[in-house]
Amino acid sequence: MSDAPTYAQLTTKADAINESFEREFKRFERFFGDRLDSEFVPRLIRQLQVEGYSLADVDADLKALNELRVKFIGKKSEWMALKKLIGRIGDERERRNAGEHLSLIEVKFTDRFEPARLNLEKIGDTLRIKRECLDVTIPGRRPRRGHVHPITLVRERIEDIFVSLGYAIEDGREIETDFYNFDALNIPQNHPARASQDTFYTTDGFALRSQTSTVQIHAMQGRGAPVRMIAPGRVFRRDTPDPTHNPMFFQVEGLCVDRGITMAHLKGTVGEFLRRMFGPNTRTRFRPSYFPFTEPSAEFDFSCFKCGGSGCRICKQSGWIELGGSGMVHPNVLRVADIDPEEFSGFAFGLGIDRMVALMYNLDDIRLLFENDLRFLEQFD
Ligand code: 2NL
Repeated sequence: MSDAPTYAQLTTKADAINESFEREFKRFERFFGDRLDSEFVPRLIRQLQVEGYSLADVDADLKALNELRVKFIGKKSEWMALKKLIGRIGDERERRNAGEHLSLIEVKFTDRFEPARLNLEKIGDTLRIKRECLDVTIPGRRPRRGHVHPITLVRERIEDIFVSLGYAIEDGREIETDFYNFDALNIPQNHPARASQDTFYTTDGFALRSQTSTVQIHAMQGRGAPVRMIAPGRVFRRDTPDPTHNPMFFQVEGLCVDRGITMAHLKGTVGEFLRRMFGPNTRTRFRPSYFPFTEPSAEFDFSCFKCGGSGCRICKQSGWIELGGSGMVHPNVLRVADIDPEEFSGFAFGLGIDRMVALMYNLDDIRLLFENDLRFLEQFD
């Protein structure tokens, strides 16, 4: 268009630019929308999400939209150059008509870019908020709680029963002197029971306790008589491991010293304990035995908790299960604690917790309890 463009030339060119704008703006048309409709953007977002339209797409579209704006109505656009030519139309009426024609088109340009940009930004904001939001209603991941070892489980049941019978629970050291582990229990040097109670020794005269009686000697020395207590804990024996033996195991010993304590109290207490442990119909049986620290001594059995005494696999068809040893505290043991055997008497008993656990849970190998294999331990949850 040289010096003096005509109305026709100018408007034809403007219409051509308008047409190409319509073509190129088409892909942004859906962002233009109806600005009076508050549901417009949310509805559009739902549609876009179905299409998989993402934040990256928002940014790309915003950029493309701006490029389109620069191309069509930027300072260096063809459109701006065309507008400058209006003034060169000679005929005044044609000049005015051309001006009107172009400005109608330009209003449409500017009217569309801005709303489309605002809507796109709104969409971007919404997607960003969606991406960054936390759903506080999602159920939490439950932390896996630990659970007690089966030996602890049974020990705590035993403790509960004796606490309810008025017994104290006492704890003590696992490394003891020779004196507390043997001499105080009426097992002098060279006594044959030193062999059956054989344990592990340190080079300077200490021994890993082979029974928790040591705790009870300390308690009697400290508090004197009367005393009612149980001493649960870890003990050691020089044994070769097999399905029913382990060089370390758990024991609970009980002790009751007072004026006038007899074997009847022993039988009543052990019987009550076993009834609470295995049910009210449990019967108890005492067989004469020997322990250096009790006189007389007896081992005790209880009627099988599985078959009730008729005989089964667990009680090996006998109807009875052997559980522990007991007896009347030997006068020599009372004297160690400065308790006068003429005034006081007492009963004591001991049983293996591991053996009890193995029985109750039908374990065929006691060593399972100490392998710390979670596949085993988790069954006691
Ligand atoms: C068993 C046998 C027993 C005792 C432990 C004891 C404790 C003191 C005095 C006298 Cl301080 N006796 N304890 C008595 C008889 C048997 O244990 O088979 N344990 C697993």
